[in-house]
Amino acid sequence: MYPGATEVPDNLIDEDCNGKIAITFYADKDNDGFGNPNSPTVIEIDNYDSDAPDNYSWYAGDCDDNNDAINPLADEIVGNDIDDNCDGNTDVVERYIDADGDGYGSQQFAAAQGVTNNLDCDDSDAEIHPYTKELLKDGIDNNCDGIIDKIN
Ligand SMILES: [Ca+2]
Ligand SMILES: [Ca+2]
Ligand SMILES: [Ca+2]
Ligand SMILES: [Ca+2]
Repeated sequence: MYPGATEVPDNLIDEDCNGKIAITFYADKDNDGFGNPNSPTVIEIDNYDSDAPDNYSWYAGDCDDNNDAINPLADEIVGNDIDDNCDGNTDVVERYIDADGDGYGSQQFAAAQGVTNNLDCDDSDAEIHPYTKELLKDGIDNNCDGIIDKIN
């Protein structure tokens, strides 16, 4: 670490000693909170608790960043020929139990009610689901990306 050193993104280390850390963000043009996975952009922020810069998201996962009704938390709508919830299936509605009420479903099918995604890796803890910040020292995969205590 020294002034002028190359900043390595996403390691929370301020290599170039300018008081900021470099994080990979994703453009969020439609402001639905989910960024375009094809637009990673490294931006320096004050610290890990900072909000994403305007028009960027901490999280990728938006399959249409020009429409705020289309993202991983959207309900799949039948018959519009659009993959509303970005799960790769168009106009297929399967409902899953969301026991912890965080909007992300478990792998368990629900008969009638339930959410239209099955992305939750811990459906007993509303703080644990995709598209949330990984907490770095708790030994838990908070954001369901299969990686414990690391950003990206
Ligand atoms: Ca978006
Ligand atoms: Ca649809
Ligand atoms: Ca859930
Ligand atoms: Ca963690």
